[in-house]
Amino acid sequence: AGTKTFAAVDLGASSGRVMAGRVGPDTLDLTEAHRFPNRPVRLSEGLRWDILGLYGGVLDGLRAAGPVDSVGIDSWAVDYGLLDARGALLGNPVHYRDARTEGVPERVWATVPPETLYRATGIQYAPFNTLYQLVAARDTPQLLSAKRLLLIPDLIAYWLTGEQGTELTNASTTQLIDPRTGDWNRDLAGRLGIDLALFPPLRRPGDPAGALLPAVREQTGLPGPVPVTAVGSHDTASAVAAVPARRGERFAYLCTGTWSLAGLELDAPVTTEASRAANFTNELGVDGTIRFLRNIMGLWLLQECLRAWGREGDLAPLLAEAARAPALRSVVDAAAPGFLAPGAMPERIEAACRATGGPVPRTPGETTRCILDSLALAHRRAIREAQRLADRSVDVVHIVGGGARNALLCQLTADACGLPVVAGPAEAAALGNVLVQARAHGLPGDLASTRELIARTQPLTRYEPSGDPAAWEAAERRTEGARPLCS
Ligand code: ADP
Ligand code: LRH
Repeated sequence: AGTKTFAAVDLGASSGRVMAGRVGPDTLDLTEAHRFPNRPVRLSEGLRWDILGLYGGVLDGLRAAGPVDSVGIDSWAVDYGLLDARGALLGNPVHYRDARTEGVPERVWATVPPETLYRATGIQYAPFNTLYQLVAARDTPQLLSAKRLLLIPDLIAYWLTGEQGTELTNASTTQLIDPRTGDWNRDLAGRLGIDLALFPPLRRPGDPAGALLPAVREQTGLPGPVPVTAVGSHDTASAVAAVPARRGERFAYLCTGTWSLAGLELDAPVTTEASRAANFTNELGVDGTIRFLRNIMGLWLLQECLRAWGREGDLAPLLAEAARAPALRSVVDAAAPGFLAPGAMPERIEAACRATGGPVPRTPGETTRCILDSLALAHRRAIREAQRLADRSVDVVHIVGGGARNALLCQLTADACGLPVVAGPAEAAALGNVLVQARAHGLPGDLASTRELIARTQPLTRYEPSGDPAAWEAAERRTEGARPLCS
C-alpha cells in the first residue's frame, strides 16, 4: 500500500536504460525494464549521437516498464539538439568528443578571460562545455536557422510530451548559468554572441514537465494520462542525489561510469583562483546543492581499450588478470585531456607511461591494471584537493555508478585515498531520478531522508583502506611531473 511506480530514463555515454522504481515510505525497488547500447556514429562531418536510435530505445523501455505514475529523464551533460521553426530536429546532435571545439576556447578567452568566465559561472574548463560548442557552431547554417536549442534530456522530453523546457541542473553545464542566482548569465552570453532566446524557460527538478502525447502512449501501450516530471536531468546530478550517505555523514562521492566525477556536495560555490587552477567545477545539484567536483577520464580509458582489443564482452577475465598484475608498476594522469578523443587508446596509454618514466604495460591485463591504478590515483588527488579547496574534510568515500561493480577499482580507491569506500548503488542516476519524481508525487522528506531510504534498501559493499600509503604518494609524484606531456 502507498507505493507508486516511476520510470527513469537514464542515458549514459555507454548505454541507455529505462528502469522502473517502486517507491513507498519504507520500500525502494529498482528493476531494469530495458537496456540498449549507446553507439555514436562517425560521419565525414564529425562524431554524432544516434539520437533516433536512443529515442527508439526509450520507447521500447517505456513499453517494457508498463504502467507508471510518472516518467523522468536524465542523460549526459552539455550536448543539445537544434529545432527549426516547426519544431523539427536540425541534424544529429554533435558528440562532446567531436573535434569541432579545437582552438575555440582560446578565441573565447580573447573576449572573456578564463578567470572572468570561472567567477561568472563556477564551471571548470572543458573544451566541450556548451558555451564553446555554441561558439564553434557560430555562423553554421544549422545554428543560423535554429529557433530552439534543447539539451539532450529536454529533447527526449519534448518528443515524449510536445512541451519544451530547460532543466536547471543540466543547464548549469552549459557554462551560461550564474550559480549564485540559478539564472542565465545574460551579460556573458551577450559578450559571446550567444542567443539565450534559443533556450526554452528554465525548470527545476520536481517541476511538472508535461504528459506523454497520445501518440506516444499508443506506441508504448501505456494507459491513462502519464505525467513527465523534471528530475536532476544531468545524470551526475541524479547520481549524486542518490549517494547513500547517512544524515550528517562527512562524505566525498565518486560517480564512476564513462567518466569519474570526484568531489563534494556544498551549499555554495567555490570560485577562488585556486579552485579554477585546479579545474574544479560547481555544477548545480538537486535541492539547491552545489556539485563541487573534477572530471577524470574514468572507465572510458578501459572501454576504449576493450574496443581496440576487440574484447568488449571480456571485462570479467581482464579484471581478474589485472588483479594478478603487479601493483602501481605503470601509472598515467587519468585526468589528462589528451585521453578525451576516441581511438588508439592502448597506444596513448603506452605513450603516457613512457612520459612518467615507468615501464610500458605488455599485456591487456597489465594495461587494465595501469588504468585502474591510475584512476585510483586520480580519485585520491581529486578528493584531497576538493577538501583543501572547500576547506572541508571527509570520513568516507561513496562510489556510485557502473564502476561500483568493479571490486578492484573500489579497493584501490580506498587504498589510494586512505579512507573507507562504500560502493553502490551502481544505478545511482536512475535511483536519483526515481526519488526526485517520488518526492514530487507525494513521498515526504528531504534529500537526506531519501538518501537514507537508499542506504536502508540497496545492497552496498564496504572496502577498508589497506596497503602501503607511501606507494601511492610516490606514484602521485611520478604522474605530477608527467602532466604537461600528457595534455
Ligand atoms: P555510463 O552511464 O557513463 O554509460 P555506467 O555507469 O553504466 O556508465 O558504467 C559503465 C561502466 O561500468 C563500464 O564501462 C564498466 O567498466 C563498468 N561495469 C559495468 N558492469 C560491470 C561489472 N559487472 N563489473 C565491473 N565493472 C562493470
Ligand atoms: C557523465 C557526464 C559528466 C559530464 C560528461 C559530459 O555522464 O554527464 O558529468 O561532464 O558526461
